[in-house]
Amino acid sequence: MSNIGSYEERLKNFDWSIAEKELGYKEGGVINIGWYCSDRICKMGNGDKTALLWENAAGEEKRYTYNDIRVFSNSIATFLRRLGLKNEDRVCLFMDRIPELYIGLVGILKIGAIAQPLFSAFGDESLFIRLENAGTSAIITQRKHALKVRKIINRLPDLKHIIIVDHDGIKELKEKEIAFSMEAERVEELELFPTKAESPSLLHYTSGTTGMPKGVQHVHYSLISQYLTAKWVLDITENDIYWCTADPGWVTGTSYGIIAPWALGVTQCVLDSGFSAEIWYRFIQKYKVTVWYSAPTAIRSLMKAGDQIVRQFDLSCLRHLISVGEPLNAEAVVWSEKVFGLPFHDSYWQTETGSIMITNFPGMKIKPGSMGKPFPGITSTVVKPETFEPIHEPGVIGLIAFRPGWPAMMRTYWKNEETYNGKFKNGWYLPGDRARIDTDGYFWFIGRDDDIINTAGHLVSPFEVESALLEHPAVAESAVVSKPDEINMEVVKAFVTLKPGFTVSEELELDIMNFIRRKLSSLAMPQEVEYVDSLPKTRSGKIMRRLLHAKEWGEEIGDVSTLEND
Ligand code: 6R9
Repeated sequence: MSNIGSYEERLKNFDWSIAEKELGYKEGGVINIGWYCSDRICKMGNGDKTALLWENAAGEEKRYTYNDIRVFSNSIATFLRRLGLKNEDRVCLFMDRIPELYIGLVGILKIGAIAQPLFSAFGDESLFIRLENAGTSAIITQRKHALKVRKIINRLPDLKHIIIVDHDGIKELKEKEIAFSMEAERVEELELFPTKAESPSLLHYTSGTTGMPKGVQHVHYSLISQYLTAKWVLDITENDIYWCTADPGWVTGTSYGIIAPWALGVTQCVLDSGFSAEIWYRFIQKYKVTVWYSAPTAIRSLMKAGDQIVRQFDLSCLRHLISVGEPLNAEAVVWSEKVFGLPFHDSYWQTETGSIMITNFPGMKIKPGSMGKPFPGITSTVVKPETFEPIHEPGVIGLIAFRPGWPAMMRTYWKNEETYNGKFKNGWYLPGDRARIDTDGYFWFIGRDDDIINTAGHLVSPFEVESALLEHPAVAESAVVSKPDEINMEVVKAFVTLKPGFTVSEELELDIMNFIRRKLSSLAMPQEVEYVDSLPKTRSGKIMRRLLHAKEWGEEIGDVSTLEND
């Protein structure tokens, strides 16, 4: 079974109302993602169908039906309401990939509150920046992560409740902490908050180049794009077993790891464990995964683990493979075709776009290394960086541009309308990436148009790392750039000058690395710290990351006429 219709056919008759009709939504009516992900599926008679198959590193397993998702999300929603939380309050989810994270998101949306998922590996400073900016009222977390919240609670006057989902009932609860067990009660009835198309739903933080992370604000109407792209691009059908490997701390893990699969009523699996080729293949084999949505870094790691290990497992269940987050190299596509008998289909989008924008549509000829073509309903081109006029000649590199107006587009950056407005030029939304389009209309990714580092598919802001580095007692100045890496494509590298009295040593390098890991996260941690006497600066005193970047990548240095210390 498959949803495949030819790309050309889909293009011809396209209208977003196709999804509205399938979902039974009428303009001006109530649309609540939480309800669509649970109650609706039960109403359709699929309450007993498995919604979630969950397993962790210790081999514990859990299984939830759509009816379980419905009653347990009701249970969370009711608990939040009793605490006084209401529509448009920000509620943060700060957990490992445990069931409460997935079902919690559904519960938050049901009361019309705004869900703010954050990656559980974030350190206290990463967490603080995002909770403060959002004015978050409550955070749902686990005991082990509550320690990080405790460290910053005094600096967060808006944060009233720290909800701990795995409290042992013995340890004393600290200030503002409250224990909650999702499964203690099955709440059958809930009065749903009647969100409308433009009601806010999610706040996802993404890295900026010059400033602190930005809160990308989405609305309930995003479901329309997420539903249809999952149906046509991920090709999810009724009987599939779907596995999205992304963590819901990132947008892929919510749009296509919670919202789309559950709105489609499919059975999805979650693995709350670290990566190894063996663990992943065993998981696919055990749960008979048919549709697999993953990322290039993972695919490259699997490639590195070799072909031999693939043969130790029966992976014949796999039917459709899709990738997102970073450039998918041609070799990875060719390799997957060789070992799985199926190519990975690239998909390109970002936190701000909310749903897949450019992709290798199922059934379309794949050109390995190319991202494919725009999803039907998406108008896209490349524009000149100076004038923002579309480039008509094939093969010429320009800025990727989208005509605004698809359902899942962000509605603003939280409390940062100015930066939001700056993303639009000449009537186009610019995601900040460069590409070229070939004579057949296929898009080829070239690179980002800013300094943001994409490490293993996760965006890291050099600015955020530089700011954190300056808090280390030994660091006087710093500049952060990417350096090439075989598996992660790029990793973080820091150049630092030391304060008087500190001397260069390997211990200090390790200390600086760990300082960032604890404060921000393991992804933001520099993999290398290079000590320098001074940093290249423009005459106006701005650090020229571009020079350091070029050096790391063995590229031409380019125009250095504004350099101060040459
Ligand atoms: C969904 C997601 C977005 C940025 C994006 C681009 C890069 C994403 C890509 C890709 C090349 C692809 N990116 N998909 N680059 N090929 N198929 O990843 O969202 O975390 O916001 O990252 O990631 O640079 O602008 P997000």
